[in-house]
Amino acid sequence: MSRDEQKKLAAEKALEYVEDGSVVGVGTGSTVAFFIDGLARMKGRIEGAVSSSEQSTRQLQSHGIPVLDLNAVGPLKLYVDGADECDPYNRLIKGGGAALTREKIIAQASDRFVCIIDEAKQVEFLGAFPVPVEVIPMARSLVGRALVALGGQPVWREGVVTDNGNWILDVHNWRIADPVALEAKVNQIPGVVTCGLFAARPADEVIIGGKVRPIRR
Ligand code: ABF
Repeated sequence: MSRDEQKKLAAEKALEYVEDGSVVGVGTGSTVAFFIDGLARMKGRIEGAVSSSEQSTRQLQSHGIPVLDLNAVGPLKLYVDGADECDPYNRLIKGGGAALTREKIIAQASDRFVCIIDEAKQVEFLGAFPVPVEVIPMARSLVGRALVALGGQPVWREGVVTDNGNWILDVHNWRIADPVALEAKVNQIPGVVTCGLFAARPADEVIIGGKVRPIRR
């Protein structure tokens, strides 16, 4: 099965979690793009969506799905999003699409976070994919030095400005033994807006192809 076929099946399976009359949290990326297309088929049954990026907002609006302000809708029942890497404990690396800050906000605001991926995203240990870290531009060098001190090799994603007007450092070659602890350390560095490790709050369900993958306990 091709990666796109896996993504489409995962997106279709995630639609089963959408409740009538709800506001759905929607992530970013090519897998989520399939989910949005599916959501369009049921747009009369949902109140709208909260979007994690301008890219997803445009796609939602192109289907006539109302895009709502998280401040106006409060806690959400469901957030559906992709990932760049996923370990056996549903801990993720996210942010390849530069939307990590709004993704982490909506994930935190949601009762249930359903992650839709293709098989290639599954890893035993996180870190082969460089960990995105969103930073305040003036702090790029300061944060870079701190990330080196934490054993990483940060590379500025030059030319990319996030929807929040910030920059991204992609941290390569991190041997991540404890993603929860590392996420907390990175979060404490002044100038860091968001760390692309989603470990303290992992996904509740991970769907690969058309199936929900059991989480390792
Ligand atoms: C988004 O999904 C990002 O966090 C991540 O980079 C991306 C993965 O995109 P795709 O589904 O296109 O592989 O949430």
